[in-house]
Amino acid sequence: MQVRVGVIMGSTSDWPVMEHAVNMLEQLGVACETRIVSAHRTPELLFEYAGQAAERGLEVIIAGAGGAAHLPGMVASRTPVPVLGVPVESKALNGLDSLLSIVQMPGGVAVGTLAIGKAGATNAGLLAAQIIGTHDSSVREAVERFRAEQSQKVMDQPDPRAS
Ligand code: RP5
Repeated sequence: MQVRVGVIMGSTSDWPVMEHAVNMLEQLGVACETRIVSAHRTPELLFEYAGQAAERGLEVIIAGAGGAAHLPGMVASRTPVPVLGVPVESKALNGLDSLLSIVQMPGGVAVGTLAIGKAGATNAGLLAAQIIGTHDSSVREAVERFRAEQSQKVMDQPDPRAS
């Protein structure tokens, strides 16, 4: 199956957060790959991965990093493929540093920044599928089914004291 989304992260320590992006993509039937690509520990690998992304057929890259989180911006600077950035919680500043590092891109190179942590990773997977859904009706329908199921769960259990 053609890999359509690259889920990359700066460290294995980011995986407990970034696995939520993969879970969402798998739920929606979107093939993805996972890689550790560090902006400061493996800068050459970053250039290689980003430089080959478009020709390899990747349609979206999800990049998660924590602290001085330059991975999403650096990857975005080297590829026309849309990059979604996930700020990972840091020990020192709870991810506020990661969020500001990723979201405050100077005008001219775009990174779509999601929320800190699990919610951001989950929504990065969802948003990647929605982007692909603009030109793939089967993925768009999977997103619509997911939303309908989500709504139905609330309708089925509207009383918080009953759960
Ligand atoms: C960043 O530094 C990674 O994205 C990670 O969030 C953070 C800490 O990395 P480790 O020291 O846990 O490998 O590059």
